[in-house]
Amino acid sequence: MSRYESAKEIYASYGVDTEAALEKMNSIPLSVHCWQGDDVIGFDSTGSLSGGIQTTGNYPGRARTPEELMADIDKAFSLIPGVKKLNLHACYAIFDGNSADRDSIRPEHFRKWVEFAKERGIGLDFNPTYFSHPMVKDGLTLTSPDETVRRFWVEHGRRCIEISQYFAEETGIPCLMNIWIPDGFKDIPADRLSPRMRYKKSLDEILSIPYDKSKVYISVESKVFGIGLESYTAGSAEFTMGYTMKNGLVPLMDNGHYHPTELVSDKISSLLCFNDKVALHVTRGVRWDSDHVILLDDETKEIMREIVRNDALDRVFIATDYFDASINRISAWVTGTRNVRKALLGALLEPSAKKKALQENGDFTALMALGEEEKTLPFGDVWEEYLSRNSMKNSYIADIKEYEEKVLVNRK
Ligand code: RNT
Ligand code: ZN
Repeated sequence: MSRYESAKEIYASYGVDTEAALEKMNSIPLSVHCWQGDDVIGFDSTGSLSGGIQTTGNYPGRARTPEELMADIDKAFSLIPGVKKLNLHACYAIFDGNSADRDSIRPEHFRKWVEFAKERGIGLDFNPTYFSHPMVKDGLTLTSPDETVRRFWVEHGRRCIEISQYFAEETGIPCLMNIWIPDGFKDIPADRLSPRMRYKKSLDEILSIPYDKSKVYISVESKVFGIGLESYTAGSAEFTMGYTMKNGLVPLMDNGHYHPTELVSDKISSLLCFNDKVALHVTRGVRWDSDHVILLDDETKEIMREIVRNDALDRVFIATDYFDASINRISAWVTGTRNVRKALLGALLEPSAKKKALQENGDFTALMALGEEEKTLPFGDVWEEYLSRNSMKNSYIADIKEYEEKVLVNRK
C-alpha cells in the first residue's frame, strides 16, 4: 500500500474523505501578489517606497523590468500548485514611452499584463497605489486637507476601477480591487474626525463612477499603524468595517494589521455574519507588520480552518501580501504561497463535523483530546499526493538555485 493509500484509510477512520479534499483543492483560487518580486517598487517612478511600509534586505536578483518580473512570476508559478490569480498594483503600469500620471492611467497601460494573464489562463486582481508618489503630501492622500491632492487621488481610484473592469472583461474572471491608504500621523492628532470624514467623502466620490458589480468587487483594507505613522491611522478597523458594511463593499483584513495578540482567525466568523464576501491579505508579522514570508504556523492554519469550517470558500477572497528582500525572492513567493495551500489542505482534512458536535455537546475534554490526536495524522502524505497530482515535488530549492545561478545573478 502506498503512503497515500494508508493515509487515506487513517483519515477515513476519522470520517475525513481525502479524495474529496484533493478535489476541492482544485477549485480554490489564490491571488498571488506581484510585489514580492521587486520589493514593492513598480515601474512608474524612481522614488523609494513610502507609506509606512518597508522592505528589508538586499538579496541579489530583484526584478527591475516588466520582462524580468514576468519571467520570475512564471518561475514561481511553475512551483506553486493550484489555481492562481495575479494581484497587481497600479504602480506596475507598463508605459512603453507613453507615460501617464496616476490620475490618468488607462487600461492600455496594463495591456501587457492582460496578455500575460490570458496566455496563462489566470485572473487578475488590482490595487490603486496610494504611496511612493510625490502627490502624497504630508503622508496624506484621500484624507488630505489640500483639495488638489485629495482630488488627484480620487481620480486615481476612479481610473483603477476602470482598469479593474477591463481586467475582468478581458480575462472573463471577476477582479477584486483593494483600496488601502497609508494616511495617518506620527504623533498625537488634535483632530481625528476631519481626516476620516474626508476619507469617507473621497471613497464616496471614487465609487460614484458606474461599474459592473458582478465583475468588479471593491474591498477596503484597514490598518492599525505604519512606520512613522504610529499614533493615528485614518483607515482604522472601525472606519473600514463601517464604510464597507454601509456601502456593500468587501472588508479586507490583513493579519499584519492588528495588535500582536489579536487574531484574524477569530475575526472571520464575525464578518461572515454580516458580509456576503470577505477578503484577506495573508502575511506573517513578526512583532509588527513586518510582512515576513508566510510559514505553516498555527495562525495560518487556523485562518484557513475558519474559512473551510464555515463553508465559506466561495465567500472569502484569499490573497498573499508580504515582501522579503533578504532571501531569494522566488523562493519567498513559493514558500509563502505553498504554505497557504498546505494550510488549506490541512483545513479540508480536519474532522470538523466530529469536533463541532463535541463542542455543541459540551464535551471539551474529548474535543481537546481529538484536536491533539489530529496533529500527528499523516498530513504530509496527502500533501505529497496533492503535489504529485500537480506534477510537483515537495522539495523545490534545487530548482530555485538553478534559476538563481542562470538568471538572477546576471542582474547587476
Ligand atoms: C500595507 C498593506 C498593503 C500593502 C500592499 C503593497 O500595510 O498591507 O496591502 O502591503 O498594497
Ligand atoms: Zn495588505
